[in-house]
Amino acid sequence: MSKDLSKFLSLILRHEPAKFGVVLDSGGWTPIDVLIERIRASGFRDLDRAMLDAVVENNNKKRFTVSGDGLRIRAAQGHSVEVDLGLTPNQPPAVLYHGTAVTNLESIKNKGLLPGNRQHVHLSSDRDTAVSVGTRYGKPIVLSVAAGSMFEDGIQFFQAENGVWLTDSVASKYMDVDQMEKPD
Ligand code: HQG
Repeated sequence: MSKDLSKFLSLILRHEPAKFGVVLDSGGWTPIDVLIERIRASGFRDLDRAMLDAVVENNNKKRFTVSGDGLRIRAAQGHSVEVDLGLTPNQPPAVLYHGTAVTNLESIKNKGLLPGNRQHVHLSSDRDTAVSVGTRYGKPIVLSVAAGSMFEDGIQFFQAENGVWLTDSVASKYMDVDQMEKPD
C-alpha cells in the first residue's frame, strides 16, 4: 500500500499532475490538503495526512519534500514536467556514478548522457545506488563520471534535497565504464 502510494505520488508530483487535477507551482510545490483530496478521489479512499506523512518519512530515497510550514509538498527530483527546483549550483565530488542498462552503452558513448524525458541527468555519489538504478532496465552497467573535471570546465551541478546529483548532460569524454562492471 505505502509503496503503491509512493509510486502514485511520484507519478503525480513528477510527471502527470494535470491528469489528477493537481497544480504544481513553478518550484514544483502543491498544497498537501488539495493533493490528499485528489488522491482520495483517485481510489486511495482512506488516505489521510498521517498516512501521507508516513510515506514521505519512510520513503527509501527521500523522494518527497514537505515545506517548512508543513503545508506543501514536492518531488525532490526526477521531474518530466518543467519545474525550477531553485537549487543552488554546488561543487560535486570528483567522481559520480550513473547506472544504466548495457544495451544503452553504445548510444551513450556516441551521444553522451542525456536527460531523456526528465529535466536532468541523475548521478549518485555511491556506486551501489547506480547499480540498483541500472538494474531497473536489465543487465546493469555503471559509468563513472569525472564530475570534478566537468565542474572545472564550468558545467553546473545541483544536489537535490534527497542527495541525488543533477546536471544537464554528460559528454562522453567525461565518462568511463566503471572497471568493476565491464560488459561481458
Ligand atoms: C539512459 C530513479 C541511450 C539513461 C533513479 C537511463 C534516478 C541513454 C535512461 C532517477 C542516453 C533514462 C532517474 C543515450 C541517457 N542513449 N540511453 N544517449 N542518455 N540514457 O529513468 O537515471 O526511483 O529517465 O542511462 O534512482 O535511470 O524514480 O533516468 O537508463 O535517480 O526515484 O536513458 O530515477 O529514481 O531513464 O533514473 P530515466 P535514470 P526513482
